[in-house]
Amino acid sequence: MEEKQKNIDQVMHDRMKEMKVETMYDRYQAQLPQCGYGSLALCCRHCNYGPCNIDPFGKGPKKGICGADANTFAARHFLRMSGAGTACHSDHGRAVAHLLVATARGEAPGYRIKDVDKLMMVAECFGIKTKDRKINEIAEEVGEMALMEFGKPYGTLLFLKRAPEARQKIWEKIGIASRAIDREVCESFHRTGIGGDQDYRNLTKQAMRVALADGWGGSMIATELQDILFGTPKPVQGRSSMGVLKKDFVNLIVHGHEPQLAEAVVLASSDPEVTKAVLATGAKGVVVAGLCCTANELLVRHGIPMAGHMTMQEPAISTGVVELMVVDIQCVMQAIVETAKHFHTKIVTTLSKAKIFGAEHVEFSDEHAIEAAKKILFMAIENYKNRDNKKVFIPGGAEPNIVAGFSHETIKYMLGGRFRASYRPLNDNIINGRIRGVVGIAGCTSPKIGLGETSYVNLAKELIANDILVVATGCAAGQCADGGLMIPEMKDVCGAGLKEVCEAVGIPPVLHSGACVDNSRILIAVSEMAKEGGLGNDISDLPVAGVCLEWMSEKAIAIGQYFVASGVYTVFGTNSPVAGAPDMQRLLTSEMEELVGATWDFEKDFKKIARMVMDHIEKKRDALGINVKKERKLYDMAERRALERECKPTPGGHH
Ligand code: MSK
Repeated sequence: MEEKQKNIDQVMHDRMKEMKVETMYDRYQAQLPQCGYGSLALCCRHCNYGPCNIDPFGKGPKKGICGADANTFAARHFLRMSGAGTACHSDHGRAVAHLLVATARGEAPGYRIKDVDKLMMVAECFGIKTKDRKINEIAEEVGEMALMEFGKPYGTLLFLKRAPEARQKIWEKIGIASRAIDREVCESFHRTGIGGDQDYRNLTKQAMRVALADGWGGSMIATELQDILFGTPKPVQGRSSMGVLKKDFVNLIVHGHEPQLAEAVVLASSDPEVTKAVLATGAKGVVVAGLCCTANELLVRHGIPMAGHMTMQEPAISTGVVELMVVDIQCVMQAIVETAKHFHTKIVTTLSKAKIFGAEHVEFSDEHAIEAAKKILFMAIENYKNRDNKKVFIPGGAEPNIVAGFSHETIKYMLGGRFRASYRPLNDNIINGRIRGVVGIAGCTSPKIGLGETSYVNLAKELIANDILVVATGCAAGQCADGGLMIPEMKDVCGAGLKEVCEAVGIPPVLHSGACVDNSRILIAVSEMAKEGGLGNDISDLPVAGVCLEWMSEKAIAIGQYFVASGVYTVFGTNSPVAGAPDMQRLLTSEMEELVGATWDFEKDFKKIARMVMDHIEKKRDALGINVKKERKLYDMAERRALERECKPTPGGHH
């Protein structure tokens, strides 16, 4: 399976090279060597005294013109990244809250309240009265309250209350309980301007407060309200590979992040007028496939096929069968307009806040979503006749079937035993050592890793072989899906304990929990594990960890920072964003332990990361007193060979 993933990437790249289609790998090469000051966070251009550089090694300047030192440079960058990442997820959350209000008021035809239980749960969390009230009335108030979370003048975020009490006390004690979401983002940018906050420790605390406003604020609002509107994910079968695109069909790719556009396109695609128009072209039907986090959203809720993760946006167009790629926001590369010029593909933007020069634009709104979706579908259908069959190339191979849709509610339900949904059986299995711990694998895919590499797949295989349950989100989940890890049959490459649990419950050992915004689901899962008892009182007591190997977006930094501030040890691959500032680096990788009971780690060598995470899990198990010696599994030769084959290193890469 590993070979297959590598082949698709490489085969597509070769094909693009042959056709003289530029790729992100070409542009990455053209950027090398990348700016050393920038890579080390030692370039500041926050004011026009600069740009100022700090020389970390030689006799060059050690301060900017204003006197700011390396730690201030790096901490300001780190806070701005955390703030920008929070802004992305949160503006997404705000759009969903607006949609919920519009739906409740009957102003958004095509949408409806799908998960009333979740609506009630959120209403209760917000302190909203539900007794003897109409669903739409409650939904409207939930939406309004969610919108207030962005700008309320007093108090702290309501969802912070969902964390274990011990965690809430830490946040209060060190002053990082987030207030309104917009306030935290605004204050972060205020503090990082010239002459603002110039204490790297204080800046890092604000980075925690703004990141918590993402995880427990904007992202959580997005996830929960999307579940109310589109349904809470439940196990669903899907497919993931570029092979989901079909030669004889009109292919439309939905790319970006906010599911309201994708949901409308899916709904409109079954309209009889659309079907009639498709058949009139001679095509057999229309394929709507997702890409990037839009794909994750559609997959976990509906099993809609996934064409690929972030770095596959150019190759997907280069199959030559994509009539139209419609995008909303985040992780959409400007380059796709150029890629599309080599083919007949139309690129369509949909939000006034995210246009791309050279793309066509169809404005999307909650009120006219279905109309806009239909217009986009007709544009794709109309474009089918322009396809050049000589340019068609869909990489072969079977499309891996996957089982996705593991919201924290589903995990609780599936692992909850016969009588009620509960985290008790999961905690018990951790205590008895069948499962050593849980690792959340989240984040981006990056050309820095090398073409065709499958770092997340390799890491996940190593973890499950050692009895660690993996929960994946974002593009990391996309890669694991492509790598065939999200099927119950993968129990056979697990350690004996995890295999037993997966077999008993019927789940894959790598659980797809959704998009990057859905890391908030992981926060709730670990909170519930801590509250369930037997594994300490706080998230930081649990044998759990977070990993992002190929981080790219500022959103990834915000996610990492809210994981750590919530008590989850988190390892990032490639490079540290504060590498040029030793005190700042030490603060993140060691001194944060004292503040929040967890730290960051940064490690270039991917082979080491699995070991670091497993060591951390064992350390937590020791502290909990649950590390009863594990019976050693004695593999026979055939089993060992099979395991080695499955987990073998990828040649030429980090593994
Ligand atoms: S899309 S933020 S590359 S996970 Fe959510 Fe993927 Fe990272 Fe974008």
